[in-house]
Amino acid sequence: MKEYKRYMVTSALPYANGPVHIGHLAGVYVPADIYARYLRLRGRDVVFVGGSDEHGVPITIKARKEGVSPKEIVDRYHALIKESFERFGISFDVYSRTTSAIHHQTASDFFKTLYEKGCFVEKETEQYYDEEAQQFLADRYITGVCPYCRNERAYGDQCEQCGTSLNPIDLINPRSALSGSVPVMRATKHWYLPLENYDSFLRKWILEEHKEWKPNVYGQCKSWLDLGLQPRAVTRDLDWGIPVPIEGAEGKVLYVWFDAPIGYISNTRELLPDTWQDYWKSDDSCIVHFIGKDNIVFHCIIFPAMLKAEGSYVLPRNVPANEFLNLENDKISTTRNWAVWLHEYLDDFPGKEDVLRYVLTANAPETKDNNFTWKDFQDRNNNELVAIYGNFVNRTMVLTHRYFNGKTPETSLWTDVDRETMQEIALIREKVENALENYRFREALKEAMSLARLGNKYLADAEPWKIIKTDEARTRTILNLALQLTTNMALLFEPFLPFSSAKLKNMLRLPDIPWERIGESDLLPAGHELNKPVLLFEKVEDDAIEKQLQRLGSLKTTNAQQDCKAAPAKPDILFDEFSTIDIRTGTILEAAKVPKTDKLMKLLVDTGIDKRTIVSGIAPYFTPEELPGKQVSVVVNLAPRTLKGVVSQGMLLLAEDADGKLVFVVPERAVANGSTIS
Ligand code: B3M
Ligand code: ZN
Repeated sequence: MKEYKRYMVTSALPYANGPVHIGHLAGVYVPADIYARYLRLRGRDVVFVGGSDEHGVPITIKARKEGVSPKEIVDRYHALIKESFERFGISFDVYSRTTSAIHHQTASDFFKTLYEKGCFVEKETEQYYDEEAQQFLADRYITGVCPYCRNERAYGDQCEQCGTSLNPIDLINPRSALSGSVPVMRATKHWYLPLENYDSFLRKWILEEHKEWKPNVYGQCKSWLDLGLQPRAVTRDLDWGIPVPIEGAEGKVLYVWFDAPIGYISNTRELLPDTWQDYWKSDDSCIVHFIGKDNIVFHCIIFPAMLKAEGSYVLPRNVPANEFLNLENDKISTTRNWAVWLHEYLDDFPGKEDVLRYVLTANAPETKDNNFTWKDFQDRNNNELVAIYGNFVNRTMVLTHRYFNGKTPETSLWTDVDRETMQEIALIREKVENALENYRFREALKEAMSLARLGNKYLADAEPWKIIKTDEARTRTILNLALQLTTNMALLFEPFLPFSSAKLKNMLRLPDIPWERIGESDLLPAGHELNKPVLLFEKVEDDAIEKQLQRLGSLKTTNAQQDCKAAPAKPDILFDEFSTIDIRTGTILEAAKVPKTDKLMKLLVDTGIDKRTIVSGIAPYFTPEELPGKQVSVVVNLAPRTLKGVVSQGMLLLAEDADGKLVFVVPERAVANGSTIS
């Protein structure tokens, strides 16, 4: 593995329009953090950069929805996101924001440099304008009918029903989301980066020189390039963002995807005002961008083209983008609240940061979309962290305290098993390193876990709790080796499970031991005193999982309700017309299915006025047995109708739920049969 003089590890800047969820963590922040921690442990010079993306339409939409200013939105979510990352142990060297003065300056200067070098093309185009709101409309602010699937609520950039990318002019019956008015076309001037001029540079750089990139990343780049690159507007008509720093551009701001990646640079500048250029402009620097798959084109095509145009920067070495994580087999969605939010997890599972880190890494969507389920979360905690890693550590610690007063015992002669076990550790370290350096975090964690399995097996086979009765010297050797294994685990798991490693190091009273010593079997000298054992991991009980599943369950209901589109109202009627309908409360006395039909049920109903037969289409939703005794609302003056040979004298009121199931409309509490409903 080539070693670079410096490393710049960046992770996508989350939009400050909502909290961070497990999809973000699994896709970007957990792998980036493991990588940064690993490099630090190897003694490499590394800067890990994060920050909030605070410009762009997503922010202004959220602000409009809540009736507050964009500034209020970004202040709120920047603080929340920053705090939850800290609590979760994402070890950023800097976590800043794109509304900072230094970022405005950096992005503005970057634009000016490109402008002065003549890298942009100026173009006037016709775009939708809202005459009532007096502003040009961002794509997201135009809604209309999708030309492909006829969804009536498609956006100018995408139809969320069929997933097609759209242009605002594709929409049928476009409307402004700002005022509801019909937008008009108006000319506006913008600056474009002619990406097609960078085609051969990008082809050579990616397709020839970076064949080692992950297949999902390489493949996406190749298909963008094969489709043919087009000029990209880098300015927008919007009142939230970084003003375009040239004359004649009043009221325009930089496109959010122009300024956001420059945020990595600005944040480095903020952290290292004197040396930031070493990381961004020097050939012996290794820049790695951690992102999700929807950001590939921006980091592999557009940003590199910008850097190339500017001329003084180096390009990223790798962009290990991940696929998406689903939640309980459904796409994670911020608007539908279908997510596990980091700040809520931290509140619900205090002290279990590493459990989530473990599960999200073991299950990371590295090569394909993956699924998070609470059951899997519980299983992995109980059957892997508790039963294997935790159990081994606990037994080793407890036995050492019981037999040897908590002091590391000395070894005597090793058996073959001892020797083989210790040889195995050295190999594991190399495998972990190799996987990490190639961005295969799942595999790396699996290898680390094999050390815990090895330890567990060693102890189970050696059975020191039996040997102690006959052979104390042998018991000393076994527990010495078990403690060496424990020490190795504390070191090897540190990039993945930093909280547990800190806890374990404290139990072992470990001095600083360099990563390179992992694999050695004399890390703890005989006589070294240990602290009292505490549990490294604890079981996750069923009720904690139930609680999470219940929350998701009730969300499903609310979401279904919101999705159920109400039919438009029928034409108006006069009060007198309404009052001709006589509706009474009644009670079902008998029920039987009408033979040879699927839907019809024959009911005998006590209406308070009389007992009469009513035929109703409720057979798919109720059994005849459950109906007698149920209160119902009956239209009693509906002219009799004959249905399948049965005369029906009236009609029951029913409502349809989100799944199309019928339910009875009844008074809030039981009232006497025959009461008037009006
Ligand atoms: N804020 C988009 C996203 O969260 C964006 C990433 C910017 S990275 C420079 O998908
Ligand atoms: Zn559609």
